[in-house]
Amino acid sequence: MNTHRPEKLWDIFCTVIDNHGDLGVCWRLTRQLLAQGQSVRLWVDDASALVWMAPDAHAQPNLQVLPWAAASQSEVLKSLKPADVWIEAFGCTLPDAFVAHGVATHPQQPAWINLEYLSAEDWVPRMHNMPSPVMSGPAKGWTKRFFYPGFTADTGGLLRETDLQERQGRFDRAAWRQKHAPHLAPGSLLISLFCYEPAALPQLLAQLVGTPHHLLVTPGRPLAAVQQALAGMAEQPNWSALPYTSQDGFDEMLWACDLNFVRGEDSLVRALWAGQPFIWHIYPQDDNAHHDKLEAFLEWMQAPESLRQAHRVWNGMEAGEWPALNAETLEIWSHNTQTKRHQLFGQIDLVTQLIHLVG
Ligand code: TRH
Repeated sequence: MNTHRPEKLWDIFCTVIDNHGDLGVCWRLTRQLLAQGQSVRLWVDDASALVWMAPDAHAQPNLQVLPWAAASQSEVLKSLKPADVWIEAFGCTLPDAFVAHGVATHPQQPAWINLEYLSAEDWVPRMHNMPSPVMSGPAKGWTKRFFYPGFTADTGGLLRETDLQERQGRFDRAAWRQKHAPHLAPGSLLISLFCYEPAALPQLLAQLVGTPHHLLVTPGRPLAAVQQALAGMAEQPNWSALPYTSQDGFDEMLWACDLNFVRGEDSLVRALWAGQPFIWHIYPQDDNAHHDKLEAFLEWMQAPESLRQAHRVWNGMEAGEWPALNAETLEIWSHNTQTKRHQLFGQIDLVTQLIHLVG
């Protein structure tokens, strides 16, 4: 597929509902579009996390990061060059004033994409690329299009930088481990933890006490959950807290560790690219819709039984035993991740598909 198409101007709209995934996904998308020679205006209601997630954001050519509220200000709108593409991330509705201005000034409607959440469920390929006519408001008569990321070739694919393998190849894993876990004895497990409040966290921490290991705990909810669980423990595992780091730094952590606990959406994808064994803490939904979503993912993974069991226990879907993290189990999980990573590398990435879709 040819990605060298004329440069386009993209408006990406992002609202931060909670956690870091909304901005995390939008920032990965933005970076990858810029790397493909596109220009981006990223409109976001809370850009504060960019300070650590993307410390180089302000220095990027062809990028403007704008406050969401500015998209409703007439003096801003007046000076706006019409964009070729509008991206509405995760169903955030575009500001009325922005849409009305777009209708009045665009010679033709921009490609209007509704970027959806990632899921391995079987309805995703059917919904991907579906048109959605706008039935009311100033853009009545225009059409949006649903874009569903996914794990199979009949979906929108996954975000993957063109230089990912090259970066991974250059990475000095031993140096990273020496820097972040200097006292790690040979043969010990280095584990990263990025999660919400998993049901089985106390079980994991208790198990680590009897195993050579070092646990790296990411900031925010994971750190708070670990501190709470440790309060009731007589003997403590070896652990340290990590500061917030950039997305590149976060990737390196996943590449360096022997086992990664990830959560949400973006870090799941990054764990797949890392190719190390991982456990996913899925974003919990009130109606337990995440249970089906998790099972669909495990099915797509063709996950071995021990990995399915670990996911169900970690996500509180089953009260069973937390599995022993021995070398044999990790080898099986590692083989599984490597197989799926290889399969995914054979599929077209999300940004290439998106650029092709908008013409
Ligand atoms: O933070 P999350 O739980 O985000 C979630 C999910 O996206 C969920 O699907 C969505 O509904 C909800 O937000 C609103 O997990 P996720 O998706 O992995 O996003 C975390 C981002 O933060 C990811 O881009 C990696 C980044 N990150 C860093 O760059 N540096 C860090 O130090 C840390 C801890 C995270």
